[in-house]
Amino acid sequence: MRASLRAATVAVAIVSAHVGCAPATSGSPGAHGPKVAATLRADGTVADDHSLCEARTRKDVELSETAGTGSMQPNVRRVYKVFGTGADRRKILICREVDTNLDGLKDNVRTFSDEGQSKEERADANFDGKVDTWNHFAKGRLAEVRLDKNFDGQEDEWKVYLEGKLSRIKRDSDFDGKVDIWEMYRKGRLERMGVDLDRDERVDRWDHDTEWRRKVEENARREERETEERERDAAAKREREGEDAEKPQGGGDAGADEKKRDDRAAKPDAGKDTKKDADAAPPKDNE
Ligand SMILES: [Ca+2]
Ligand SMILES: [Ca+2]
Ligand SMILES: [Ca+2]
Repeated sequence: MRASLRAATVAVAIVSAHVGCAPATSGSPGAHGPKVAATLRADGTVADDHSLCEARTRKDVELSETAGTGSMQPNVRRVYKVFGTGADRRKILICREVDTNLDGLKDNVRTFSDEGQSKEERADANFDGKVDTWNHFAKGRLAEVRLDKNFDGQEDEWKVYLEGKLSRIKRDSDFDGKVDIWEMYRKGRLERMGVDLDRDERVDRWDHDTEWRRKVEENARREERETEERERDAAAKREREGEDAEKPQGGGDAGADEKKRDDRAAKPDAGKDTKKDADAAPPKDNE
């Protein structure tokens, strides 16, 4: 019991350590791996910027090169697909690639559907010239992330998102090419984690995030207590106000109103009685 509790704590620690790795890695300064330098022409311009937009070589496209914030040279390339001619001519963005660390080499690319939704994003997070991050989108929302976290060219972390929220992660934590950790999430929050201890790619132990569950239950109990207290206070307040209304100051008026109501209630009956008497009177006279 105690051992599984400790394992759960370790699980949470592992997750928090990985959480810092955002899916979109644009701009993150990679601290690992050798950097690559752009090959320059005699005039100082970049000979090959390692373009990641494959669409740029197509015939039906138009390119735009712009300089982003803080960049003297153009570092953002947009590829547009061109439709129609003349007055009907229009274009839509199908690929955008960026040199985020301004070393002359493109290190982030995103492609878009004809409807303008994100399709795929690839990134070189450590700027070693090799893509290590792949983000896939479904209907424009993040659906899958694949990572090469030790930058050896092999994927070692796979994340699946449902309706934009993290649903599960598989990890090859010792980079031997085999998955050894499975994490299941609910509403984006780690619920349980399976660990492969003997390297047969099967879960040997499931750790539940008992600490988290305890906190959730504790919060629910506290909220319930607070609601009860609020209701009790409100009821007490209503009672006090009710008492105030019956005190002399208000009591006199209330008494007067009551009397008026009594009078009003009495009148119709009185009228009816009178009418009844009147109706009843003539036969008497005829007799
Ligand atoms: Ca770059
Ligand atoms: Ca890389
Ligand atoms: Ca790897």
